[in-house]
Amino acid sequence: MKALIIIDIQHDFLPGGALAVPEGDAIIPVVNQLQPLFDLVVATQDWHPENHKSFASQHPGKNVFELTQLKGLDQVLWPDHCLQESRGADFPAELHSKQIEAIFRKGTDPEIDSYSGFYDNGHLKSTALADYLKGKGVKEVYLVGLAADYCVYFSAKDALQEGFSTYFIEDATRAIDQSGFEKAKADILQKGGKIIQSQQLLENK
Ligand code: VGL
Ligand code: ZN
Repeated sequence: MKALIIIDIQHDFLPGGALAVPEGDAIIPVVNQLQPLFDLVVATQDWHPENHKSFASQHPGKNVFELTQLKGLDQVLWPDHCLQESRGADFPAELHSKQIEAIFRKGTDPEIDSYSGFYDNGHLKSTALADYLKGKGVKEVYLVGLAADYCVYFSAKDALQEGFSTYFIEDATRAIDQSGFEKAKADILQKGGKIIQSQQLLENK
């Protein structure tokens, strides 16, 4: 059983959004084309309260994109993004959603950030995604979405740690920072994940 996990394709990560990922919108048609190839499709949604500590606005004197520490973990300070119930947190209308069986929200605890769709950055709380997938008999997970170097990367690491065969569909992701993404790819490969292109799946269907 194979699952497609769509990470954080939300207005705020698309061009014009609060934390826009360059060319983030270019992946939407690719993700739409991939969905019918899967038995199960799920999505994650970054879903922050307005006082979330990952926001630079919560740290007077600090700037957006500055590095700090939160609960002993490295933390990039982001612009306010994906506020609960805001348009920025919504999925774009262009993203096909009929096949999405469940949505896992993350980043709801104001005290800690949560890049992965599986756990917060301190691995303290689970979103229940791993148990959900295991309960459905999923053995292989395919990751797409935004941003390649943050939430997709952290989700891939957790998927590997949870024992799933993990595929990162490179052309169905875009990064905030390209050099960060190169390091992320090397790490995924080193941990036993696979980096593939959507074409490899589409031509074998
Ligand atoms: C993300 C930074 C902050 C992501 C979420 O979806 O990659 N990045 N929150
Ligand atoms: Zn976030």
